Amino acid sequence: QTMEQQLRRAIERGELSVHYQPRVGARSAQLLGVEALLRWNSALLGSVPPSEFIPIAEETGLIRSLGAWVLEQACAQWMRWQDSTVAGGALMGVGLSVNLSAVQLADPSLAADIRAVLERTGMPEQHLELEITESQLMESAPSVADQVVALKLLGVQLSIDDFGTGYSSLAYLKRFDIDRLKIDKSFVHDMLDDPADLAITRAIISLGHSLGLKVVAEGVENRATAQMLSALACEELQGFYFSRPLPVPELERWAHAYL
Ligand code: G
Ligand code: G
Ligand code: MN
Ligand code: NA
Repeated sequence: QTMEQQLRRAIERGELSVHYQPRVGARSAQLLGVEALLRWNSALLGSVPPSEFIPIAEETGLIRSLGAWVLEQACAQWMRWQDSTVAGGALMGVGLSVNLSAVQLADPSLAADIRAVLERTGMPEQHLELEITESQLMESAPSVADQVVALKLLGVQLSIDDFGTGYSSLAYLKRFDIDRLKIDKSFVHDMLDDPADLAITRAIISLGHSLGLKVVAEGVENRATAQMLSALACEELQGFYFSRPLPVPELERWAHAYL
């Protein structure tokens, strides 16, 4: 069986799951949101990293059903967190971030499909954030611009993921009504040792703020980096220093303890 065939059967076999990584306030140290990240534990292949199977899902178009599945799982899960007896209420009202692939963004029915999931699950749109990478946003296809407008009309939030690894025009950032920039972890990782990475991180924070955006640093792995980012006025932090992406029961325990 090819990996494509394996992947096709993975949902039916229950081999896929969604893990969640917390995002916290740099100053408040409050839990602000969680990012949904797909995991595949294959009976035949073992644990397959997303960097291997997402590209195959994209090439084969399977990412449409996978992406829809992740969104529905994550929204249904978020609804279960709106109960003060779950994790001591620590996950009530947090943001929920879901990654979108370029293939999904090219699908003209994307906004309608997302609206249907919001309606089916009861997920309030203002708590959902969709992550689009910088390179996806800059694809010149005029349809991308229309899609972004259609997504914003749903009332969801939009963030630019892996920011700094592609190239964007400031005019695009302004025009697209983006809510957040997520600084790519490659810059954050070495920012205390590499002056160029520190300069880039500082510049992205300043750019984000001058455009009225919130800035999230990804890949925060230690306390010194968290403190430096906080000193640079970066308002939101995500990374292994706080928590790895976790399965639901572990995330709930983490959130309860963090409260
Ligand atoms: O979780 P991890 O760092 O292993 O993820 C690797 C890559 O896979 C990241 O770039 C992440 O955005 C992507 N990824 C994980 N889950 C999803 C998903 O549900 N949809 C899409 N499109 N990409 C995902
Ligand atoms: O591209 P995207 O930002 O969606 O990918 C998120 C991925 O980054 C997740 O798969 C997660 O496992 C990984 N990640 C999250 N925090 C850290 C971190 O602190 N260090 C490293 N190396 N990877 C991280
Ligand atoms: Mn992401
Ligand atoms: Na990223």
